[in-house]
Amino acid sequence: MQGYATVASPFARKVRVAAIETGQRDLIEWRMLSREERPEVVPPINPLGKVPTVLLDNGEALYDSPVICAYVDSLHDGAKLIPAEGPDRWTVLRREALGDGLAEAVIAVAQESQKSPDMRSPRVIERQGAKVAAALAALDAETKTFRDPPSMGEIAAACALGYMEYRGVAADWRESHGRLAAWYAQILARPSFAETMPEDKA
Ligand SMILES: N[C@@H](CCC(=O)N[C@@H](CS)C(=O)NCC(=O)O)C(=O)O
Repeated sequence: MQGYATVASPFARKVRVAAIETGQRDLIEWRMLSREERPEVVPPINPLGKVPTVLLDNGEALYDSPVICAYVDSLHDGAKLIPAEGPDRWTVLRREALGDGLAEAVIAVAQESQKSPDMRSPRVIERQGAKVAAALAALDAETKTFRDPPSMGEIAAACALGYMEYRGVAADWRESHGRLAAWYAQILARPSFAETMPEDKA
């Protein structure tokens, strides 16, 4: 299966981590796109033009990251990242949505902050920054219920935190969210996270 990603995308990282965590490291052959390549390469496969997108061997495209992660999780017989049923299923999926929402708010803050001062909207930065703060507080409060090994919910949360640090948004979050910070330091030691850490600014 062919995958399309950018090196820093927290959503693509979720899929890469999910594949490694489920023992399917080589399931997806990734093509890492530059910012310039993405709008050329992705729209013919995914009308939304976003990464991650994967192309199945039968020619069908899958997006977005929750769908691809669920697909990856359906392809192995080990412990599932997304419980098949019961209350835990909904907790995991809701936590994945919280992690994804944090990443989306971080992207919005970073993009707005990069604009020249005359084009920048302080209101957007304030509104999206408030979402970042609220998501961090929620994750910190529920750290005690996080699963080990991580479910899809914790994977999404950690990928969002990684992207937040990569972009320098809420730079002092570790000081004010001690439980979440301690958990995050531990999850970073997992091979799946170490191998997918975004390094180059993109
Ligand atoms: N909800 C989507 C979000 C994907 C997303 O926003 N990807 C960004 C990169 S991090 C992207 O491709 N942006 C390009 C665009 O919006 O045109 C998912 O979970 O996959």
